[in-house]
Amino acid sequence: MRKPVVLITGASGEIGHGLIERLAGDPARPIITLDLNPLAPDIAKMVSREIQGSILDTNLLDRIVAEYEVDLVFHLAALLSTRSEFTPTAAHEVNVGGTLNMLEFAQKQGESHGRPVVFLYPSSIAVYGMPDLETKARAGEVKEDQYNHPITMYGCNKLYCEQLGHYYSRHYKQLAKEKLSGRVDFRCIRFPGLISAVTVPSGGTSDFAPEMIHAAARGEAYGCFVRPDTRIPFMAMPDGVDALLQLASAPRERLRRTAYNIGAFNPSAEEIRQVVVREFPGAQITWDVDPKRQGIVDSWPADVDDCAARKDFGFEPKYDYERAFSEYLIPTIKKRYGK
Ligand code: AKB
Repeated sequence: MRKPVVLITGASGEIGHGLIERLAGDPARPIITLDLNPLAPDIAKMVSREIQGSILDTNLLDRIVAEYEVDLVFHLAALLSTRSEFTPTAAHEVNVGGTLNMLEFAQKQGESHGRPVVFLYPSSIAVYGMPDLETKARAGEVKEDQYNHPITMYGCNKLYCEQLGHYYSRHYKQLAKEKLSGRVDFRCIRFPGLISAVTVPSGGTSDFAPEMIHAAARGEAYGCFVRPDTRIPFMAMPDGVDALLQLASAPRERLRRTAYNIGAFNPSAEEIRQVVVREFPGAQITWDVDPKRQGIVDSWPADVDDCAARKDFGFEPKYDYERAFSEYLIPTIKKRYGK
């Protein structure tokens, strides 16, 4: 008999790393991963099978359908915002084409084992497009349905895939009504910038915060690519992983939306610099603004309204700004770099 497993795509990335560490604690639910890149050796030990391959390879996806009973998917594979601006058509292919393949994969899985496949999708604050800095300052906490006018390929891809997921889950409800067996239970979180103490992101535009912190810990100088007054929402990685797991296990009937905002704190780049200099005296942080990346971050909201996530699936971040640094980032990073 095929055993129920969790599938994580893009598992070698930042969120995948944290998610595998958390999921590995439950031996009843083996993890299989799909990524172009190999997993870090300490993480690879925690999964029952590591598949190196692409979400664009539909033959490979069909083989996984035949071999495994996947009842939970975390579809994390994507090209992030800055990278996507350099290769927009490749980004569309991976971010949209790949997501469509994974939704079809989930649909086929649901049909084969007759139970809903819960499909977790990380969207992003990149789905927002604030028209100008004045509006951004005035808007404050932005709700899910406001300012949905992304200016990047990545933001367009994420917003459209939220809709695609909604389409697949409606289709699932329709089929269920007709007593047919198509099953995709799509659930999506719009992540703010995530800051991990153990990994450094690549290709994102919110990366200025984690890059600043990790560079200081390594004793390297850092030229921040946004202005000091730049403000967007952030979150410590453990809270991001918790939110995904909470949403995955929430009763379906409690969920009133397809996509949920979550946030924890929203310091300016200068406020981040101040804490980093306090914790790593002598850190050399200068301002080296990249107009293109600045334009992207300026189009993202200064904060998000996450009331729906708090109400519907009990989201509550453990780390506010001070705790994120004092109890998570600084001690873990110092240990990591042997300080
Ligand atoms: C990026 O910067 O592209 C991501 C995001 C905010 O989705 N970190």
